[in-house]
Amino acid sequence: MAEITVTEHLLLYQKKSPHATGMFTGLLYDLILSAKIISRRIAKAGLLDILGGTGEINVQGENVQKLDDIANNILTWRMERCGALCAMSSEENAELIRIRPDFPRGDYILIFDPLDGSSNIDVNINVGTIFSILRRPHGNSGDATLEEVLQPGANQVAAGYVLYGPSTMLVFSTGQGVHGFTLDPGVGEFLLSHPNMRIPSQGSIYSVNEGNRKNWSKATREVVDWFHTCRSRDGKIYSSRYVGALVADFHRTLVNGGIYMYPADSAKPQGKLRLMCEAAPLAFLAEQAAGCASDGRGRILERVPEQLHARTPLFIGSADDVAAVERIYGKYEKS
Ligand code: AHM
Ligand code: MG
Repeated sequence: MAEITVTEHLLLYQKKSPHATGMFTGLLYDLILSAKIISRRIAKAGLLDILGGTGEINVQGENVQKLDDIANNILTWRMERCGALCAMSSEENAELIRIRPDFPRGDYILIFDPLDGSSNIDVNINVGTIFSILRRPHGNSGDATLEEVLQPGANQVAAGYVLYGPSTMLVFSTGQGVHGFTLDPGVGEFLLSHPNMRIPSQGSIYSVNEGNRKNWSKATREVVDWFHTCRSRDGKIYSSRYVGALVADFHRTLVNGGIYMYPADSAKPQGKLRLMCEAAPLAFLAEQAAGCASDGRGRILERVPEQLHARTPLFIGSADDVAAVERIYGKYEKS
């Protein structure tokens, strides 16, 4: 098979899309380069003194891991220089990251979780980077305001993730399907390995942190009980899988089908996951791959964030499995 690099793929799609510009392709190129640098640091994490926490607590009230900090700095440093952005937002920073006035800027807004699932780093389990790209309303200039950034996920022009697993994979969509690339460390390039990824309409795996059951509502218990007892179309009993790193759990769901769930509960009434840097980009990929993403009531992509770090419940994966969740919650809302 001819090996297509991600850069060749981007250029090909740039030619096909009347909206794609060299600036947008350049933005993705710098993002991909940052991911390669992060991947190299993670691969050596056990050998260098970069495991463990920094002793700080981030804006989300969580312990900052040294690698969280490293990944955040790598992305921020390179992306603020890329010339395509008018603002950035990172899971690790409370406020919008402004582009320095002496750097060139463009119309795009980049939102990212530099290292998702970072509580897994010390035990050498998968982590990932998630990104979302929005465009500021036409005609505006200067620094993007918070109002310009707080857009529903349906407005994303691109979204994706990098999974640092046994292989490093980049999966993204610019609104023309979902494509997966695997990093060939020898060549130093991401090569197209998973063209046109599609989520099966029903799976046979459910993924949820069942340790939270004591905090779940009656409706959420019924949702999870549904997956304990239902069967897939080919008669399989659903299996349970939970990595605890969203990128890894989502990637499995994208490839094999099934559902990933992080519901709201009495301890986390808004849910745990961040709408803008976690749920919305993965929802964009899910829909591009013929799957669904819901907060239990409706599409994640229609939710307008009320703040930068807004949280949401998330049910994402195979269309039929997500529909089953909405059906059960709907029943409770009516009663
Ligand atoms: P993080 O961004 O601080 O790493 O938190 C998000 C992570 C997800 O990767 C994962 O799906 C979830 O939190 C796991 O949470 P829990 O340990 O509560 O099951
Ligand atoms: Mg995260």
